[in-house]
Amino acid sequence: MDLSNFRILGVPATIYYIPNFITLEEEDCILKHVYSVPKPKWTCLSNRRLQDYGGVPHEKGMIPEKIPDWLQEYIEKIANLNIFDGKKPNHVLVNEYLPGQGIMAHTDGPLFFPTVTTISCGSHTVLEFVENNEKRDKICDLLLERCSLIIVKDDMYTNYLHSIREVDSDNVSGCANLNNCTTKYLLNEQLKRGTRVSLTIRHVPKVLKIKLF
Ligand SMILES: O=C(O)CCC(=O)C(=O)O
Repeated sequence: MDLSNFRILGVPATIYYIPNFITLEEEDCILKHVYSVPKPKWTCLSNRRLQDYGGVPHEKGMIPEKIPDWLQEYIEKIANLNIFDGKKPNHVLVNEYLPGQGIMAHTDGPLFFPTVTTISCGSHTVLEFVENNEKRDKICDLLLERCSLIIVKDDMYTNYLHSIREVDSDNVSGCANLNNCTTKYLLNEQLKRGTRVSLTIRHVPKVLKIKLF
């Protein structure tokens, strides 16, 4: 796959957006696995739920845990894009957002290799990038359609904050990647959010030698 075809132009370096990275059948399969785990696998936060696969990243090093085969398939698919400087992703964070839920502005920080990839399942969302300053000046909004993959690297990874607003629907008109999307949206079209499950797939460089099963 020639990634340069998927680069989002007009935003700081570097974002790639690949619509239909997975099929609807693959999306269905991911959702079935995500929702078939025992309850304690979920970590419940005030504004979303999450699951960790591969271990819990820590500044002293991650204690590695085996990633289930159903997830390994998507790790391979992303590793084949050669965006991790020859390293293979070893951590997956699953986030579930109900309509109206989101995530506060943050950077992914030094625990991860400075590349982050996210597959969206079940619903679209809008990811917002802002300056890392007091004013939080807006850089861009990106529409993440279901089944898409977004790759964030370089300056966009290190120097800008990203967030998802806590709203039920999104006006997609201002999104910087509309030309790269699968659908042609109407001016000021408002998209109602459903439940979205995202898989954030990254490489954690600092891994301890101990193994948990
Ligand atoms: O769900 C997403 O698309 C973003 C997740 C995220 O930013 C994170 O988990 O750090």
